[in-house]
Amino acid sequence: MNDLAQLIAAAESDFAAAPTPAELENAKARFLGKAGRVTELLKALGALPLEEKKTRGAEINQAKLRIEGALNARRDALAEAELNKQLQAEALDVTLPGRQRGGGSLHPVSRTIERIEAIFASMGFDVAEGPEIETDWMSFTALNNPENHPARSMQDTFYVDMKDEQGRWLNLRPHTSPMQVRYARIHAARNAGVKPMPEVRVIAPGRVFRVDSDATHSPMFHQIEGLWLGENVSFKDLKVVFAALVREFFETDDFDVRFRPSFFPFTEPSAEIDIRFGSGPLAGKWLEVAGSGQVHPNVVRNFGLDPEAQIGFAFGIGADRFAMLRYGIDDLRLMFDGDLRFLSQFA
Ligand code: 2NL
Repeated sequence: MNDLAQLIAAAESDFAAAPTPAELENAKARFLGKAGRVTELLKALGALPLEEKKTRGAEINQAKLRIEGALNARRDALAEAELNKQLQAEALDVTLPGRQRGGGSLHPVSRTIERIEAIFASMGFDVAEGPEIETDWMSFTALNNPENHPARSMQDTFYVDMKDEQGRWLNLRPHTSPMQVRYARIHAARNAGVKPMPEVRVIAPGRVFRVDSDATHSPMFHQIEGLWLGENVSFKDLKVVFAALVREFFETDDFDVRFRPSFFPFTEPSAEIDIRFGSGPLAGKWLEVAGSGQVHPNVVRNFGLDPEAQIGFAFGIGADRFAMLRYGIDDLRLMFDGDLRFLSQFA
C-alpha cells in the first residue's frame, strides 16, 4: 500500500471513529485543514521537478477527493443518526387511545319526567315550566287555601326573605300548581270571548320544596301536576288518562286503578289514586301514586274562567316516586346524593 492509500485508510478510519459532528470536524482538520496531512503533501510538491509534480499532484488530488468523499459520507451518516434519534424521542404512538371524555347521561328523575311528558304530549297535553320562587297568591291563595291553612306555615313551606316588586312575600313553590295557574290565566285571557272556550290541557313538571327531610322525604323533590278543563271533562276522563299513563310508563296492561276519597283545598271532590300490579316485583300491593280531584270552582274562578262553563280535573304525582317504582330504587336519598356509581347505572 503506498503512502496515499494509507492516508486515505487513516482518514476513513478516523472519520468512522468520530462519534459526533464536532469530533468529525477535528478529524477533518487533521487531514484537510491548513496544517493537515493532505495540505502538507501539497505544500511538499513545490520541491519536486515539473513532471513528477504533475503526476504526484494529480495523485494527491485524487486522494483528497476520496478523503472529502469519506468526510461527506460520515457527515451524512452522523446527521441521519441524529435525526433518527430525534424522531425516536418525539415519536407519537398513533395507536394510543385518545383521552376519553366522560359519557354523561340523564338522571333517572330527568328520564322519568321526559317519558311522562311524552306520554301526556301524545294525549294532547302541553308542558309548562316556570318559576320556582313564587308569591303567596300563586302558591296558596289562587288554589283556595284559606289564609290560616297549615300548608302555608313555616313548618311546611320555605319562605324567601325577600319581596317582589309589588311588595309581596315570596316562597319556594311547594307544588307546581302555580305554573298551571299561570298557564290557565294566560289561556283565559288569550281566549276571552271565544266560544266555545278551547280546553286547557297541560302538565307542569319541576322541582318543588317543602320543609321535610328523612329517609322518605327530601326538602327538594319533583312533582308533575296535570290539569284538564273543558265543557264536559269528568272523573271518567281522569281514570282513562291515568290508566294510559300507568300503561305507557310501566309498560304493562296488568294493573288495576282505584280512587280513594281524600281532601285537598283545590279540588272537590278529591281522591287519592292507587295502582296495583298483577305481576312483576311490585305485584299484589296497592300503591298510592297520585292525588287528584275535580278542580274547585273557586280555583277555576281564579284562573279567570267561568266555573259554570269549565269543569275538569287536576292531579299531582311525585316524579321521584315514579322513578323509584320504575327502576326498583328503594332509597329516596340515592336520587339526590349524586353518586356516579349509582347514576352510571342509568347511562
Ligand atoms: C298530591 C296532591 C294534587 C292537584 C294536585 C291542582 C292544581 C291546580 C288546581 C287544582 Cl292548578 N289542583 N293539583 C290536585 C289534587 C291533588 O296533588 O299529593 N300529589 C303528590
